[in-house]
Amino acid sequence: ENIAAILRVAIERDQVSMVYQPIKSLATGKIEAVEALMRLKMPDGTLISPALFIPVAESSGAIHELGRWAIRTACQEALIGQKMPVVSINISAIQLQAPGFSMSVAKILGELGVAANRIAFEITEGLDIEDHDEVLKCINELQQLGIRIWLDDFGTGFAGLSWLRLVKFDMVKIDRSFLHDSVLAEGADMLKDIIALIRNRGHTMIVEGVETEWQMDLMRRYRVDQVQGFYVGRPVPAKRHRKATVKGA
Ligand code: G
Ligand code: G
Ligand code: MN
Ligand code: NA
Repeated sequence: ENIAAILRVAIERDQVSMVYQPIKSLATGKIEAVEALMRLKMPDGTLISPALFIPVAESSGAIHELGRWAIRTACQEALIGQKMPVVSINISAIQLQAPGFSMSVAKILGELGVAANRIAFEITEGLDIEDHDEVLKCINELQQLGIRIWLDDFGTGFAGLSWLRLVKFDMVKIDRSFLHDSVLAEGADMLKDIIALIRNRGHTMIVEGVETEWQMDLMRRYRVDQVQGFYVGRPVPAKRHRKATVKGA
């Protein structure tokens, strides 16, 4: 309704912006990537969550322009002139189904001079795929270009295992609900099993939602590859990110 109209002009008026959250390797202790997360500022200054406006952008078709803007901006802010190895960008199913999506991504990367292996697309396992073949074809084209494909929110839907069979993901992100349940013994066991499953399938994993030292220790004991969460760092604008990185170096 109202959000759809606002989205149409939001990009030109600088009301859409990106924040970046660090992803840390437990083996090296280094920040290996940042996840780009979109923010929409309403004319009155309040921030609206992408959980609310992305579905509106999808149904209104604004997602295509918004998505291209997100890729371009994430490359410019997080990669160009930066040491950051990789930026990950959330992509919706509708973008993957659009004809010529991989071509449009290749064009953006070419214009910016950014190597394809420095970007990752996060695809949520909860994707309601009508056109399964089209999505798989697009994922394949993107991987051919060298773009990393990550499976997001693993364990929240029913399709996670099917996705693992269909796509050779470069990374699997375990949803933060598993870590939050790990304060209970059964929850911790389940998380351990999920990590083993992903590792045995040959994938690298990120556990999301690490908020405490206790959780961080658990992740070290479980030999998780990478972690993301408020304990490592909150999502912040690129400028503040660089300052924080320099300060912590
Ligand atoms: O940052 P926050 O927790 O508010 O994000 C809520 C949800 O919105 C997350 O599931 C995230 O994946 C999604 N999201 C954030 N930024 C983008 C984006 O640029 N594009 C898409 N399609 N989804 C996004
Ligand atoms: O669905 P997706 O994984 O893309 O969602 C990412 C969202 O999770 C971001 O909007 C971010 O704000 C949120 N998030 C990131 N780290 C934490 C955390 O440690 N705890 C909680 N509760 N949310 C987090
Ligand atoms: Mn994500
Ligand atoms: Na997630």
